[in-house]
Amino acid sequence: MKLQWASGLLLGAAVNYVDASASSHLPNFATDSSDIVFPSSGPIDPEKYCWQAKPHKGSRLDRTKFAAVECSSQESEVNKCENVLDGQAHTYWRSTASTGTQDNSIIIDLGSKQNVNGLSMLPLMGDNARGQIAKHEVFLSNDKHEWRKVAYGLWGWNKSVKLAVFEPEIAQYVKLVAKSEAPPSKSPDTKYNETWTSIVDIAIYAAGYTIPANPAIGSWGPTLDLPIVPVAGAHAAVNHNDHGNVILWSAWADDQFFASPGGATFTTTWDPVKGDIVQSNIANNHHDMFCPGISMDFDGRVVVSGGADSDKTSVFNGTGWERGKSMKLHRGYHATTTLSDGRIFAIGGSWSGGPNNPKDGELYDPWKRSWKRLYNLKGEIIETSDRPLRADNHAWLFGWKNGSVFHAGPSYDMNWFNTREKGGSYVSAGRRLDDQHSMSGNAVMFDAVAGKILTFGGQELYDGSFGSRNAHLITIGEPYKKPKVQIAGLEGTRGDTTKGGMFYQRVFHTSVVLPDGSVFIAGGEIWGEPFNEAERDIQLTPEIYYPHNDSFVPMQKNNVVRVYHSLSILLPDATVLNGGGGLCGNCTVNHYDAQIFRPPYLYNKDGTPADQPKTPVVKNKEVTVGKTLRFFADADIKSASLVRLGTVSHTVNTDQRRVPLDGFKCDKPEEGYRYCTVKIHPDPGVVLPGYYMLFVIDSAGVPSKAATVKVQLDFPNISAIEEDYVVDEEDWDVEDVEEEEEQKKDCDMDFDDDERVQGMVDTIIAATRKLWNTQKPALLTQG
Ligand SMILES: [Cu+2]
Repeated sequence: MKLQWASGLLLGAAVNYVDASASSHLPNFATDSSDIVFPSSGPIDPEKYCWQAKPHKGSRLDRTKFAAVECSSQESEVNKCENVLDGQAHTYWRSTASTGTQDNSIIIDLGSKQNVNGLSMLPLMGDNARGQIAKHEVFLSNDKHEWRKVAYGLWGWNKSVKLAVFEPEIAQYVKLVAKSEAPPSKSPDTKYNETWTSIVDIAIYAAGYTIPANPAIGSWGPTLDLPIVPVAGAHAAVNHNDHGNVILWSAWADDQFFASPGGATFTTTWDPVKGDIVQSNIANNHHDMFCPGISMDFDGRVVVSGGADSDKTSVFNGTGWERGKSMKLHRGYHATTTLSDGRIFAIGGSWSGGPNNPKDGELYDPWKRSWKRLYNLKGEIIETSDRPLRADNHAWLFGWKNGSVFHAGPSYDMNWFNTREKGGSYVSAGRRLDDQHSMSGNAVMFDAVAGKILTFGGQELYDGSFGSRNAHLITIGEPYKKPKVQIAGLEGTRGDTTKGGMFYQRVFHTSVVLPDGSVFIAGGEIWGEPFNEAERDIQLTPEIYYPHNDSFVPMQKNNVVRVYHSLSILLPDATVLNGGGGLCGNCTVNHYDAQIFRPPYLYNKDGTPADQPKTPVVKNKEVTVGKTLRFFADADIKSASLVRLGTVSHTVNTDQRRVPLDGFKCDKPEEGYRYCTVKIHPDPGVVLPGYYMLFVIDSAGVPSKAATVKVQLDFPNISAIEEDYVVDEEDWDVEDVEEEEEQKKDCDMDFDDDERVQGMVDTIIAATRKLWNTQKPALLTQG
């Protein structure tokens, strides 16, 4: 298996290397060689056809020891319930048909109590096979009366073994409830008049342990089963109610990024209130949005740039995807950040679009939806030593005052970018003390008013070096001035008070800033190698950084591995969505799921769930910087904060930042509420324009659920202030144009020769075909 994904990765790099000009020429070869031939009769081993991460340390229970299986209905004695346990390919259970909502259940009595941590379900295979479960729920019980929901969600429409993986829990009974039937994988728009459930095989997994509950260090669960491996995600903010949807996406396929034919992306949308999950294949924007830059603009639109289709721009408007104008330069694994004037800045990204092509800074104008190149901000400025593909990836960028950008890493050299000078300019911001290059580490602005950024973890190279424990506190003030840099975690519980740092070494970990200003850190690994889930390397114990005592504290361990391509997003109910990992095709480290982490602040001292203070009710849901926000808050309000809605992929979440709302004033309590007012910081570099979650925190430290607030600029659009400081693209002088021509020539030598590119692509396709045909029975059957 290792060889397979290692080869896949190599090919991924190669294909993306040339994708810029060639994506549209690529035939969809993964599909035509991908249909797996399952045996139609005889014994079947579902694990053989499962290209997902199986339950961590789970083993398949011996089904001969199961006591009973019962189904809510069966269509005939031939397609009876017991067939799901007989291990035969040609026998299956089929429920009776229903015309309305489905509610077909199957209960398995394991015969004894087990530490159950997963379930696999093999549907009927073949393009026209019916009855594959889509929406579903998984419950555990010890007595068949009280059921605990451990997983729910949507299994995708592709034909493959489906998994539900969750924290190990003692149970004797496992119940799977089918709520809907998946459409045919090759025509997912099909609607059925009648639906039913068919299952060839069910296996139950159990671990040799459970993880004892200890709410003082948080808790995990339930699992959300997703139809894709979620590698990128964002809040869907536009027209957002207070508990908006989360949109997640993978790449051109649900399980792999390499060999992209370009032009489409598998996405899924989760409604956290209704619990609904839907699957889509987005093609109208002609953009494989794998490895992109992502930012949320001042209007809550998610702006996705480059990636596998390396110059494309796509904009999620809250309900659908639209096309933006292409970037001037091709890139992938770059970072973008929203600026104080509402524009979006991008730099770097040599992993896609050709490493020898320029990766200069660019500015996106959300009003015009177009890009402008900043010739003086070369991609080289932000490089680590890992050239050529990886040195300028995943930059830690923070939009700051007056259109400036603070570049905090991952290179150990830091910089200030000025986007308001013609062509851009930059000055060094010094070194991050004696930190190493920290690729795929994290950087979080946990207190924007004080200019506080926490950086932690990462590795020297992108692939094949040790994740570090290093953590630094960076305090920025006026732009272009040297920031203050300190070692973070000196008071850590590790007892290693001279060096500070996180509790654990990590790379490929993910993090969110919590409403109280602490930083939650999940997953990652000691040895940084994409798709490596070796037991000795993975970090299953998360930690929280508490700024008030400068310490990193380990949290409740979970039982699902989250390493390369995983993500974390703060949810409006003050919990954290932590999911994904993998996307390596027919490997065994694909994670089609996410879990919810409930931080310790949501529990009372006795371990019972804490009552969250009342959700604030905002009077003016749109507030201009420097103006007053008015809201009704719980009578027991102690503090309040704004946390910007996030967008995330590949450890980069430049949009998240927390703005503490100190100095708020409240009236006397009336009917449990107090009317409060607070002045929003006047500088849009501190409070970047856009959507925020407003949390209030009570005297016990429990955060409320969030209300949504939109922070607006005090000018109508960029052209109202632009002439003060920027020269428009059309106004570039001769020197600029000549420079541009010169750069174009540089690109020509490497890339613009269509024939040559096509030749490279052909070679890659031939190599890939060979690999797929000989080594990889492919998982996908999406049309
Ligand atoms: Cu990646």
